[in-house]
Amino acid sequence: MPHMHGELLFHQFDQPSIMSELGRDRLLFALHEMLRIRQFETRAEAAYQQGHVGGFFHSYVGQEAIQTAAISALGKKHWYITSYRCHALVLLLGEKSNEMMAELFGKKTGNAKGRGGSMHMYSERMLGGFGIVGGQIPIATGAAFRNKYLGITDEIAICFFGDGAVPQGTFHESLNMASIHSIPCLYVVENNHWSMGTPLHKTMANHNHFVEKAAEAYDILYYRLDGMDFFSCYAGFKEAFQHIVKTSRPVIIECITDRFKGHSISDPALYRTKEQLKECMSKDPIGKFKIALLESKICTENEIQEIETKSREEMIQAIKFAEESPWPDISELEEGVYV
Ligand SMILES: Cc1ncc(C[n+]2csc(CCOP(=O)(O)OP(=O)(O)O)c2C)c(N)n1
Ligand SMILES: [Mg+2]
Repeated sequence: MPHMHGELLFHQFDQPSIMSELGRDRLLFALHEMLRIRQFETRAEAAYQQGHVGGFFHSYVGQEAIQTAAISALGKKHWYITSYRCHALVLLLGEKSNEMMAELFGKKTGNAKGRGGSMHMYSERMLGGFGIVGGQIPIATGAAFRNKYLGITDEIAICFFGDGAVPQGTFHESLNMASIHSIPCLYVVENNHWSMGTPLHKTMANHNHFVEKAAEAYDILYYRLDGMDFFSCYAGFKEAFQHIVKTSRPVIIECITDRFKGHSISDPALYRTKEQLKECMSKDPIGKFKIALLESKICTENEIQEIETKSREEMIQAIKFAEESPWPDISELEEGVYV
């Protein structure tokens, strides 16, 4: 049952029935996707340290289960939007890792022709990585309104943002409007407890209950999910989606998660002790997912190893592609510039 008010419990779900619903192929596909994200981030970060990548770089490592489960549960045919921490979503929506890596390298073959870099990659259904905290929330609300206006009832908009975006005015204005006009938008707070180096209790009043209370204030259904658990996320996303399609009402999901890296590549995260980091890494969503697959005899260690190798080789190839790609030509400088 979803819970709107009262005790903060994770959404209830039945792992064995989700496993049989998804079946071996889709479960292994989800594992592959999570490993691809982790490999992409790890290889790209190494390339950054070697001086091949410049500008901002925010890793999604630690949070992989959330967006992987969202796309497993909802499919790709919706409007998606997220913050600057956007590599995973672009990869999950089907963009080529070669082109994404080339984008980080600033090359002509990049996802945004080398003009956007880490924070601004796109896919046909993804309205962007967004550099302004909370800036994507009204845009998702507008995309969902567009679907409703056109009478499209089986597509919604899904908006991911961090805990740091919750105190922003954009969150509150969007929620109020989405509720009043019954806009089919799914708002997903990826609560990793930190806004850069600032802990939650310094950015959010009543921080343990803030999102839930906001949902209550705006009369929107709320779910709290374990963002380190693929199955919790899958169950919650699926139920939220069904509710939105049935009612055209918005839903808020709060995923409790942890990022394993600093806020960005230039952040050594000294505000977190080694013990705290170890504790949060012990909840690794990929490790947990692998154990679930092995314990349920969905696959063998060897099969997992093969998927790991395939993911690693793909990203090594992506680095090679990016390195060998040409730089954009100076004559293209004004292309795509409208103002
Ligand atoms: C409007 C605005 N204010 C401040 C910043 C600087 N800034 C960039 S990321 C960030 C923290 C956001 O944290 P959160 O929303 O929790 O996302 P996370 O990085 O944890 O995924 C801040 C304050 C910004 N980009 N935009
Ligand atoms: Mg955060």
